[in-house]
Amino acid sequence: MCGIFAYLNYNVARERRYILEVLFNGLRRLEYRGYDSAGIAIDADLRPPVTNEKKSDYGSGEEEMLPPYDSLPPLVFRQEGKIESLVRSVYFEVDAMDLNLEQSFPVHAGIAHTRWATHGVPSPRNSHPQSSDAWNEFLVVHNGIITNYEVLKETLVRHGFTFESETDTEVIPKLAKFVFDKAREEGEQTVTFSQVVTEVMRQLEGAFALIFKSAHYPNELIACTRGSTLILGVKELIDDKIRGKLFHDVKDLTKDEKPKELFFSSDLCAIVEHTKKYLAIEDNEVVHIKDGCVSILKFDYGKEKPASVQRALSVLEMEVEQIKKGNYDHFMQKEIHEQPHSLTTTMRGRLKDNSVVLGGLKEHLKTIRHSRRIIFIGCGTSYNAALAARPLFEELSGIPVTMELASDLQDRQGPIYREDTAVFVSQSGETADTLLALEYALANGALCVGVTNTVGSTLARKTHCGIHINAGCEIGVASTKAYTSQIVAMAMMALAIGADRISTQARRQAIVDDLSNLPYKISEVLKLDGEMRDLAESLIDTQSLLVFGRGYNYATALEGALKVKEVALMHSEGMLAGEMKHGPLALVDETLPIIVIATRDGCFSKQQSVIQQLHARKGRLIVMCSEGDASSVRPVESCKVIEVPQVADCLQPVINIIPLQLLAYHLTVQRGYDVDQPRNLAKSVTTQ
Ligand code: G6Q
Ligand code: GLU
Repeated sequence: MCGIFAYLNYNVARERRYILEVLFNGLRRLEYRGYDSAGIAIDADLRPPVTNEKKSDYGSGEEEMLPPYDSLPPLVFRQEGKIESLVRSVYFEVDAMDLNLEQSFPVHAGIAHTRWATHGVPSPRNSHPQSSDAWNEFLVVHNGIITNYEVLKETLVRHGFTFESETDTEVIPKLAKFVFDKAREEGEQTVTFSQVVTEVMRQLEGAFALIFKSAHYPNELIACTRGSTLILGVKELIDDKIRGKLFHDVKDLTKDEKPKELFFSSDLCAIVEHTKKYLAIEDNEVVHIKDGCVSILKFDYGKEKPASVQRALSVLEMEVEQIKKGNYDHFMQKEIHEQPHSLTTTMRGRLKDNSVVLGGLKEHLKTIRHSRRIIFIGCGTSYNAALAARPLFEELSGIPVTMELASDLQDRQGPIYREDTAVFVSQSGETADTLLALEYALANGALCVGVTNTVGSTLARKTHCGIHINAGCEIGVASTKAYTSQIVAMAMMALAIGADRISTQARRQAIVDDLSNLPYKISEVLKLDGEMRDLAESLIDTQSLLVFGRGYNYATALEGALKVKEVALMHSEGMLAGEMKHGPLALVDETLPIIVIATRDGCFSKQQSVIQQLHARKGRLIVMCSEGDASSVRPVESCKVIEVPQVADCLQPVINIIPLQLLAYHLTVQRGYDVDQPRNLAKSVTTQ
């Protein structure tokens, strides 16, 4: 939900039109996360500086009309609704103002935002950038929530500030102006931008990623974060020979005046098309770009002054193609079909000599093996992925494994102990419920392990150790390739934990073998695409769909139903087949379609009996079984059977979910709904 983007060009001339397009494109890349309004701020035409002498010439009347700095006020554009409506309105206003789109800026700092309202309805007034005053002395874009904004607002109102929005964010630019004015009043003419921002940050409570732009500090930007992802991207426009060396360390950026472009974003997806060099800004860091140099201050509550820190840039392992649809109609479709590749990258370099090597966990395996309990914590699809991995964890580790939906754990304040290993599963690494549960587990002393797809995410930064699933950027709101990669990453984790047990060696070997073959098997199961399209056509008018699974595939039932529900907007329930006779059986009739997952594993004969019981009640059955098993599961010739390749039982959920993902996709297209951004949903749910 919501996104931040900023673009600063330094010593490289960029026309206003170009700058606008970079900002708009940044917002388009963030669009998939979900938002309700958007805005940008750019510089106005340059104005010759007004000297003190000249100022006095203006006389008192005109003096009031001048901004309290030597340039024209930055321009702010804000719109409710889609980014394209912001784009249209900006060009319309630019035209009306007679602003020159071809004007070139050797240095320019622009900021942009997509908002997911937490305080105040979606409207241009509540959109960001939020401003300090009519002159836009300080402008701020904000992701997150300021929890003490009411107290701050009261104080600022007492000091004469008037508020125009209902947002929590507006206190931030106003506080910046208050701090700045106070310093000036006290005679501190040289107060720096980072001094202002660190003082503001000291006063703020809550979770936030912020970018500041100020007319007092032209061509500078400041970004800071506490509990939200924020990335700095660096693109050097210099000689290739010296490139690698010069920019290995952010410190080097502070040394030269070479042309460069710098970006801030809450999401790597908005940066990858510009540069692969990035820095994940850490909590309480204040990153200041001035004169093309980057300096980082680390804010420490105990200390009066923030300390300067040096950080190395990382190289992003993501290709631009990942954020484009290519030949596919929708991102969800692309991501489903990408799974042979995404699973390969999840496993790359990790299956060695018949064993599993997970760099991010190596140091902690011993502690995990000694824990009294493993708790999986997640939401939605990520929870389902953990549920799919649970039986293998129990089997290979011998440790009790419990499951927690992150919000429920919070609601109950369920007990967590020092002896527990808490495994947090989150594609985005930004889900508020999961992060709150993480805070809670950290406070209770548990070892916290993260399983995430997002490098630099809050989850990745706050857990003690973890695994990146490396599925590549997932843009469709409905999680598909991240789900299968999460299961495989957790299967590898279970193998690594169980690696010290001789008794399970043969079993582990068989699983490792099947892991290697999994991408090929996924390519095979993807051939069911046409069959699933036809099945979707036969279900297009139904009101409801049930999916029954058990054992390893209880998770498949939940996840398959979730996919249908969230994108095809059709009621669908995943159920544990063992619970069928304890209630759901009452729903069975000739019209309600029921998918039963009956691939070969220890539960096969039980599922055969479920099929018989449903058939006896004239259920409208669709059965998923292993290749060659159709005749053993089909109660009547007319029953639809989906045959899938067979792999090790614990990996079968990775195969079995694919036809259900395809079914959900085709149902959505055929029913005419938005595939990639389903109604009311956002990719990353950053509010509770
Ligand atoms: C599923 C959705 C959703 C998602 C959760 C958790 O298709 O994307 O259920 O899985 O909102 O998100 P994270 O995995 O990012 O924590
Ligand atoms: N809390 C802020 C608002 O409501 C920011 C929300 C966001 O993260 O987009 O405006």
